[in-house]
Amino acid sequence: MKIRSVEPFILHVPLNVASISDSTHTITHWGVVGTRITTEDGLEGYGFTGTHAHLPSDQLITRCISACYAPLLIGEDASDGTRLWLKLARNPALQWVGRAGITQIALAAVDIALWDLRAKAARMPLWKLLGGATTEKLEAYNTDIGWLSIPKDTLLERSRRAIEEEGFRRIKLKVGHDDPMIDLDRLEAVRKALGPNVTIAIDANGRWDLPTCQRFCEKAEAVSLHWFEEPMWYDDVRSHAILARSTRIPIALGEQLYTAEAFSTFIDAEAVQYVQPDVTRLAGITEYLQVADRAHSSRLPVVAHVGDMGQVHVHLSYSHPATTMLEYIPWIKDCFAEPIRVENGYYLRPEMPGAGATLTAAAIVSYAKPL
Ligand code: 0YR
Ligand code: MG
Repeated sequence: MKIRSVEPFILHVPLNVASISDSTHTITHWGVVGTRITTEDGLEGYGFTGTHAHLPSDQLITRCISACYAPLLIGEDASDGTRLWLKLARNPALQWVGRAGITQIALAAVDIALWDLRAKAARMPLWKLLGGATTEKLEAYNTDIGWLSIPKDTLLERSRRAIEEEGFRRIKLKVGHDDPMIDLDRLEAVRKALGPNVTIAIDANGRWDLPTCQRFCEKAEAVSLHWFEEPMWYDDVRSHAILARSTRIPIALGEQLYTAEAFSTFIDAEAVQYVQPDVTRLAGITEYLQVADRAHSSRLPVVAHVGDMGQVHVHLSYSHPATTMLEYIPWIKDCFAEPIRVENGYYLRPEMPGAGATLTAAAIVSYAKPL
């Protein structure tokens, strides 16, 4: 499996609506930014990270792949998994300029492509290569109904439809208005409409400060929430530890953390109850597994954040024993040779060999942007 070429790509895929907002971002497209890696024996591996489709920064990611990682990969044996990851992830010159950010998410794409190659060479879906499925059915929770930009009446209608017609039992709603009482009112309305048996999680995308969160949680506890995700600034361990001690609502976070060490810091501080690694922000599958194992050894549930919109995470979630469910946002699935599928609120187990990241030629033609 000698590596012959490393070819980056940038796709900007339109969402299923004109735009959505959470408390901190408004987006119209999802960026699928990554690389195809080919071997001398004719295999093609695909890996990508997820972005908000901001072309100038997407081009920094692809430039990092082609200028910094490709020269370290050409001629190497793609089956040498751990050694290659160490060569890339512990490269002193690259660590000097970034142990987080662009270098890390570029490495995520590369590492996923290498695993995709290994799974294809083994003729197995990735979940099988990783040791097999640890669960019969992986439950999905639906984030796509609950954006902050959705007015209350539409929110109620979409939540009802997800539960009553589409078969979901679990949903997530965005919060994070300047006035948290607006969020509380939306939550109470949805809880009232759906009854007590539906799982409702909330996500503030890092927007509020500690006093706002404490005041909000005191009232929100009555709504029965599965978790409160990213209540405060992503790196603020101390405030999350204080909030975790002061509310009965479990804290979830991780989608903005770049390293296994960052997760360990939150876990050690008892600042997180639901661990949410993202394979497209950590240094790929290799580091994702480190985080999931760390969480598991502390008996904490893992529910990945889907920066890949589930394509790769469905494999990781089926195979890792710490997983309890997986987020569902169906924005980019039709770009892939094997799109994720959810039926009756459960992810179907992928069958094709690989890591679920293989793009279709049609998607590349339709959505490619200049490198
Ligand atoms: C839009 N899921 C998230 C999207 C979503 C973000 O900014 O990236 O809301 O990925 O927080 O849990
Ligand atoms: Mg989130």
